[in-house]
Formats: sequence, structure tokens, C-alpha cells
Amino acid sequence: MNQKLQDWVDEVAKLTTPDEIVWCDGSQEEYDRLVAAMVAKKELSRLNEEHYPNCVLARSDPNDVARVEHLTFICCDKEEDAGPTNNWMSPSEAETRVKPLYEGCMKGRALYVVPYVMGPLGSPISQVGVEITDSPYVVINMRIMTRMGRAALDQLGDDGDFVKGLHSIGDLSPERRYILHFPQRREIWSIGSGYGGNALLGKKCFALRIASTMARDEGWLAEHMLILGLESPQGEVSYMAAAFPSACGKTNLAMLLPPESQEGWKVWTVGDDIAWMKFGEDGRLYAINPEYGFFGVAPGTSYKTNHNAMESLRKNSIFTNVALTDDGLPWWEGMSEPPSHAIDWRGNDWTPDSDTPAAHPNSRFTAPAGQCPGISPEWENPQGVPISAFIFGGRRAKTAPLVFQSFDWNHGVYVGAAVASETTAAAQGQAVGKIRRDPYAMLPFCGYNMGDYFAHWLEIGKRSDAVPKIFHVNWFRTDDNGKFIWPGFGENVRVLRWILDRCKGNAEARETPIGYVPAGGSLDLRGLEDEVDDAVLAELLRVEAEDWKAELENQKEFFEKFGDHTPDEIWKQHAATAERFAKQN
Ligand code: O2Y
Ligand code: MN
Repeated sequence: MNQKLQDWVDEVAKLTTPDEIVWCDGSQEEYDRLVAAMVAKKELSRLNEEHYPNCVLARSDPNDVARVEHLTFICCDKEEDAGPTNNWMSPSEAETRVKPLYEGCMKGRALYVVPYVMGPLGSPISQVGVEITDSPYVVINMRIMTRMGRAALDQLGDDGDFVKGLHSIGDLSPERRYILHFPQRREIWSIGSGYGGNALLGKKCFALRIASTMARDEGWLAEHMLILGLESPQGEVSYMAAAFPSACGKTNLAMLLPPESQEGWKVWTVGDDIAWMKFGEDGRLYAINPEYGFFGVAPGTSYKTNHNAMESLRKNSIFTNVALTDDGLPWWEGMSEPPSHAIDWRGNDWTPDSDTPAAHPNSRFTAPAGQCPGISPEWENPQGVPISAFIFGGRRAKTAPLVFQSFDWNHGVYVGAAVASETTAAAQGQAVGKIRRDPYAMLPFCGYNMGDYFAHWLEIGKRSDAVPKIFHVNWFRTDDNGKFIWPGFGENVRVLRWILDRCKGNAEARETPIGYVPAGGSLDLRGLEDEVDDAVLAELLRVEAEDWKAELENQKEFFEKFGDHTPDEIWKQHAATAERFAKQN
């Protein structure tokens, strides 16, 4: 028994006064018992056993349906260390303002101790966490999303350290909801929410906010990136990690199925959301997926848009806030033809004539990653997979070409820092088309000052000559009528192939002021000629000086926010880009 863990559990139990303490072992029997108890209390319902075996539906409180960035805080000593893009609360204010909310909060409930490992068991890149929670919904989700229970206690050992996560649903009131991170003492407090990223503390709270500070201190990377393996017809697999802001199709890219015209090419999924990377002895960066499952957004997911995601969720999965058909099947907008009647995510009758969506726009499926038909044979390799390319991307109607490669590492760090996306109404509930800067897609997830984070990336590049090449993609370029001009989805494998060819020095490129774009003929468009003719390709790869003038101004305003924390090198790269445009004229 780990004494530090026992002492912490005792301390939390004294504060929260639960009726009982349950140490979770992560077994199937424990999972089944928890599900059965929740079904009996009508907190879950079982889905059609024939079509969705061992699957359940959960409905969250209607006031608790998404991450709450405005209630998410970094609690370090100095506000400056949290930076201007994080909310900050001093650790002493956390003690007086938030800790009292935990007093007696588990009375009448069980306290579950959930030990878990982020990453493959025994991996030198993995880390142990323990979440204390009073939510059985959290326990069953954690069992899918992490390696949970006895195996984690074994990995922790008698004297190992772990990240502490204290979670209570509290009274679910948004007025008493807080998600706090203490990067210095590697601790998380979450109260007042039972949903997703607020409550499954291994994911965004640990694997990104806390881990990004550990990575800075220890010289590695904790990133909001998918990891995929691209296999050539000759059977050689190369790995890439990619960061995109939300609503850019990250899970779809991680699970891409190449079209028939790309015979022999295959994409393997290693992870769809988070990558932890450390240097190997050969100087390459090796990545693991710290997660064990997918917590995917349901609306828009279909056999047409993401076949492998649909196959992943057909058994042993939890659905949250989706609709329920009269046949006991889960349904959401974009999945298939709407049913003539369903029960919506709030539990009300719904028909296609209803004014409200059947599934909540942020409804989710929690599915075991091992059920994905395209899961990489290497996804549990404790050593991780060697990364050849980093890919950044955003949703841009104009400005960003389909793909470009950075000139070198430092330029690529600047490209990552300048990632931005135009909002869709569904994604942000804001005006459509507004530019939101989201460096490395980490804006809501970096546990420290983002200016220092850029500096950390620059430092990583100094450590090795074998760091990945850096690229930027944009699947969302439109014509003057607002119509997408790149087909996207499976066809994106053509761009991945160009990226791979560039990594191997096998593809021609044309230099532009922002980086290298594919030279004529180097992007394989065979079979797409009708859709992507020469004029469309020219538009997809156009780097328009006027657009970039506005873009550079917008970047400047953003980088200024970080004051002295923005590294000089970022300003140097920004100025060099402007100069290259000036020279062009
Ligand atoms: O709304 C939530 O709680 C989940 S957010 C999420 C879930 C899975 C993967 N990525 C995200 C995200 O916000 O980046
Ligand atoms: Mn994410």
C-alpha cells in the first residue's frame, strides 16, 4: 500500500464525509455492478442489446453539458506564470473560496478511489494519477478512458508519486462550479460538474494542463495532438502528430480511410486527442497516446464521415446526451436519416419537426480505443512511436493554403504559435467566421504562460537534429460562394502523402513567403481531376499578400498579449515573414 495515497484518501474522507469508501479495482465485474446500480436508479438506461451490446445512455444535468473555460483556473503563486490566456486564482484564495465547498459534500454518497495510468502500462512515458470522485458515471468513463484500477496501483508501487485529482459533483450548480489546477503541487480540484473534460480528470486537466507543466520542467512535450501512422503500399509506416482547434475534424483525420484510388495506403490510429512525447536515444521524439478510449463528439459522426469511429462505438460504450430512438438505439444529428420519433437528450419527445436538436451539439460517445478497426498495432508500445512530422491546422476560408511546410524548426514553432481558426456557430456559439487564435490548439489547455510555452518548443528544437519536420494544413478553403473547394475526409491522405514525401526528401516544393507549398505535380491528384482542376489547385495553394497583411497584424496583436514572455525568436520569424512578402513586390 502506498502510504501517500492512503494518507490523502483519509484526509479527503475527513473533509468530504462520504457514507462509504470504494477502492476501484478496474474489473469488468466492478463496471457491471456500477452500471446495474445506476440503471436501477434510472441514472443510466441500457441500449438495444442486439445492436449495441453492453452500451448505456446517460443524460447530464442540462446546465452541465460542456467544458467551462470561464470557471477553469490555474492556481500558481504568481498570476504572470499562468499568463494572460488562463484564468488565475492564488492557492490561498483556492483554500478560502473553493475548499469549503468540499466540506461534507459526499454525505449520503460513496467516495470512489480511482487509480489510473495515463499511457501504456510500464511505459517510461506513462504517468500515474488517482482521481477521488463521488460520481459512478465518472468511474465507468474513467475505466474506458484510462488503464484503471489494480494495474495502476501496481505501477504506482509503495512509494511512487501520483497526480491527485479531487472531484465532486457538489450540487451541480454553475455558481459553485470550479476546475482548479495546481501545477506546482501536481494537483487538480474539480467541483460542481459531472461532465466530460470537467470531471474525467485524466484527460484535459492532467494529460494537458498539469502534464504541460511537467513537460516544461522535465524537457518533454504534452500536446493536444492526434497520432497516426501512414502505411505505404510497401508496408513502411511513418508516424505523424497533428494539432487542430475544435471543429476541424481531428478525430476524422486520426481515423482516415483512404479512398479506393489510393490503393495500398493505410492510416493507423494511435490516438485521436492527446500525445505525450519524449526523446529516444536516436534523438527522435517518441509519442504515446496517454488515453485508452475515445471521448468523441457524436453529432456529425456517421459511417460516411468516420466509419472507424462508428465501428468503435458499437459495443461496450457510454453515450451521453444523445437521442434515443423507439428501438432503443442512440441517434444524433448527422448520423443517418432522422427517426420519425425519438426521446431527445433532455428526455422529451422529439420529432423531425421539433425546433430543437435531438442530441445536444456536444453530446459524446465514450468508446474503448482498442475497438477501433484501424487501431495501430503499435498503440500500446511502451516505447511509443517515432514522429516524422508535426502538422498544425485551422479552419480558414482564405489565407492559409491547403498545405505548407515550414522552413525549419524555429519557423515551424512560429507557425504553431500562429494557429487560428474561424468559428462555426456550432463550435463556439458565436458569430460565424470570427478568427480565434489558438496556438498549437492548446489555448484552453496550457497549464502555464503560453509565451513560455513557445520558448519551451524552441528549446526542444535545440536538443536534437532529428526533430520532426513541421507542416500546416487547411482543409476548409472556400470559393467566393463559400463552397469548400477541397473534398477533405479520405482525400486528405493525398496531403499526408506529400508531407511524408517531403520528410523523405522525395517531393518538389515551391517557396512562398510563408513556407514551401507543393510544386506542380507533386501532390497526387489522380482521380480527382474533375473536382480539383488546375484552377482549383492554384486557388488551394494561393498565398495572397493582402490576406497575409491582415493575418500578420492579427498575429502581432495576439503575440503582444504575452509581453516579455513572447520569445524574441517568435518576433524574428514574424518580421521575416513580413519581409519576404515585401521583397516579393
Ligand atoms: O466538452 C467536453 O467536456 C469535452 S471537450 C473534448 C473532448 C474530447 C476531445 N477533445 C475535447 C476538446 O475540447 O478539445
Ligand atoms: Mn481535444
